[in-house]
Amino acid sequence: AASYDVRAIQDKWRAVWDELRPFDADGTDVGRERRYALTMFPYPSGDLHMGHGEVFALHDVLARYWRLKGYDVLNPIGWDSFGLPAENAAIKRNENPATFTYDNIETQAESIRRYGVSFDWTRRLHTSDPEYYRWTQWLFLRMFERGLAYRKASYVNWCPNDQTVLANEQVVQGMCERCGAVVTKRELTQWYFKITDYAQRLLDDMEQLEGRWPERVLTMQRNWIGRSEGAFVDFAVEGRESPVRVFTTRPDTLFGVTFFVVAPDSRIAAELVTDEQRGAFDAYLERTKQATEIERQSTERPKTGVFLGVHATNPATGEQVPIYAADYVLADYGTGAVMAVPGQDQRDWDFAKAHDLPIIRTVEPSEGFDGDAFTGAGPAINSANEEVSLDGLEIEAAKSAIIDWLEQRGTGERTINFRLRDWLLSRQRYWGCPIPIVHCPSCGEVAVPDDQLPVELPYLTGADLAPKGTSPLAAATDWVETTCPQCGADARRDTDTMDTFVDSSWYYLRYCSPGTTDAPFSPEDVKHWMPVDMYVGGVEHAILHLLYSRFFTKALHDMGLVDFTEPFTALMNQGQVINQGKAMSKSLGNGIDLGEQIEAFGVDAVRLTLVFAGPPEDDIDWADVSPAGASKFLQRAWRVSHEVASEPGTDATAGDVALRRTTHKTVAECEHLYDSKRFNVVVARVMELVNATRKTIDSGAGAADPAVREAAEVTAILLSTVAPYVAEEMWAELGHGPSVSQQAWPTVDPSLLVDDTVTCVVQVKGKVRGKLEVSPSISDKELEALALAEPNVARHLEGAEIRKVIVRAPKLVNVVI
Ligand code: ANZ
Ligand code: ZN
Repeated sequence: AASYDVRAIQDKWRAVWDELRPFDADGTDVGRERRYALTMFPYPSGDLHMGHGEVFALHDVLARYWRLKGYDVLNPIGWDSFGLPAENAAIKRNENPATFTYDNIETQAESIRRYGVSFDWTRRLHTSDPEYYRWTQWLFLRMFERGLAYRKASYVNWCPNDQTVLANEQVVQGMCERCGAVVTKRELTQWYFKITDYAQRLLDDMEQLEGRWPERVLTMQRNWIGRSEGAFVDFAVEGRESPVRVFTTRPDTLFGVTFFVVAPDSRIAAELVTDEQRGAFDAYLERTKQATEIERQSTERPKTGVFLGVHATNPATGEQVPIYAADYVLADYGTGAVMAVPGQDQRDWDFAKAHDLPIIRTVEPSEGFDGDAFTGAGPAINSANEEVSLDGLEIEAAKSAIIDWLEQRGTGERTINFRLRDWLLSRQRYWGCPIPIVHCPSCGEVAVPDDQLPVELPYLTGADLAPKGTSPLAAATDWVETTCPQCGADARRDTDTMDTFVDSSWYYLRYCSPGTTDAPFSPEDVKHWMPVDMYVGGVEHAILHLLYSRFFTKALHDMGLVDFTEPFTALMNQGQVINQGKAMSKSLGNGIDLGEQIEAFGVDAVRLTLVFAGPPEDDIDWADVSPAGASKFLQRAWRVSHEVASEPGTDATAGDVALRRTTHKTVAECEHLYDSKRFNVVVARVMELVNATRKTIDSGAGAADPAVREAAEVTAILLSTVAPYVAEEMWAELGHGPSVSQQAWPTVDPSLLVDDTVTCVVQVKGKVRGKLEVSPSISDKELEALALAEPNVARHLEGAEIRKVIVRAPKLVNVVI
């Protein structure tokens, strides 16, 4: 036949792989180096889409390449299977979320198998399985024991649509990351992970990731952690015993403080407000709660606020300055209170103008400056009292001097502040991991004993799951009512479930030993496989999932459970698949369905198209690529193997040298290309190799030339990383047994990598006894060795004593005997 049947070979080789299991990790062979290839596990919301197609194709190139290179490769797959979409679907369909979830998992699993991704299916996991979430609960309890999981009351982000709280990380531009509703605030008592304890280490350890993670992801994490160096300054407040503390990054501007601002929704505001001002304050607080954090921080917004009726004392000047509540100050940053310096801070300037407050400049503006607040550098002015003078000092020196003075007086200190907040993990929804805590009237928060884990979800369906603002679990009376594990009294289970980001913060550890029944993972297996060598996934996880996983790893490290501090050594963010220059969407009608593409062109052609489209991190515009072209190329490649007639094992050295050069150069270059993740160029090189092979066949040498066989074998091996089905078929056409994925990486003959060769004459006693084709840059030493090993030369040297070897690389070797 002149072509192969795409569907038939997909069915054929899938069955062979199921039988042969060439992709299961070994993990026992200590002699072999290991590699861990990880792809962000899918959420089971429907069938696979184009984005999955891309990420799996790219990820699999590397996993398969590593296997060819002889590594023992761990390449697992599982599902992030708790979460809201399943719950919302269950409410609509009057079902339990498990139905939707596990149906979709089966659909996706089938599609992934058909897609030929070289996953080790024996390690499959689902975070919604009790065997999995038992250990999520176990890990929560280890955090709880160490004070890393705790409960506190505070104003939290509330999504009015999903009727649940959100972590700061899940609020995008003031809106719910999931549904887009405008997020409001509510005061609730919630569970938190103390990720702030790790802020500095999360920053410091990024050094290990430099150059191995995309720079923009590191930058996003750095900004999110948001380290600021500055000072706490204590302000005495009239009628109050204890002072009120502010955090400032500009203590040098202290002499310019003309008023004082607290966040309306902070505890301190409610404490400070006088009875006369309470009415106005309460009304303002209500308005504040309607505003999103983004709005509050916007520089464009008019600066509103209310006077609280009290004054604070500027510690440097002794002046009494009025205290306001204003929404541009946030409750959960720094101390929730700010010393306002309108001369140097634009928001304070705007507020001062709006409320007719004095402005004092404490930094000399540069020549010609005629703006509002001066935020630039310059010498301090108007900044002296009897004890300390900053006048004339530049900002850094002035900061140091004023902090020294404050520290001496005991009214301030140097400090470092982080923007990072603790991770709010409670969710008032059903389809998540139950929090394994019992609330006892006398003992308080009591951990469910390890041997009673998992705390399984009660079976609820339909309307029982509908959002009511409290967790649906609270209504499951039989489940909620329990006894205290400590004292035996009547007690209630915690009715919140965990943020699903908790589930995904440790799944990569579970993959190392998914069958372990007495621990979340086996320490030996984790030691063997971790850390992950390449993690592939979308940049949308730059902060949330990646930061949380880094935090978990560090916490587990401190518990002595793992011996490394960073989970993912390298990270690759694939681009997006778009169509006609725009993100695919229902409303634009430009969606491309992965399943339909596969039906039309076959798995291999779709995968090759995605890999060939460009560098992995670039977006792929489906309007610019050609799956039809890809499938034509694959047929061409296959035809070469199909035509190769000679027996396997033929000596390639007798073949066409030009083709052999191309083949060996391709292998050598591709090795480099795979290592530097330029998979699209690998495909280009394989295409060139196929063209060169075809040329050799057609130029008369024919398919019987052993160089053609060699080229075809290399083509099959390289193609197996991108188009696995046709690669197997080619390998079989070439007379080899399955599977091409179990082949070793082709050996490169270095002498074939040089372009031009020079003929070197080898003389023995002045007579020409041999000729060598060598590289023009060959060294004297190498050339001498080659010359003496040349068979005819060796024969003439037999029994003789070599007196001298004269080497004139690269042209002449003369052996004197
Ligand atoms: C006085 C001052 C003068 C400030 C000046 C800045 C410039 P970063 O760099 O983000 O850490 N601030 C402190 N707590 C705040 C809160 N809860 N809500 C809003 N603003 C707050 O910002 C630190 C600066 O932001 C602090 O330094 C404080 O204003 C303000 F010329 O203090 B600064
Ligand atoms: Zn008790």
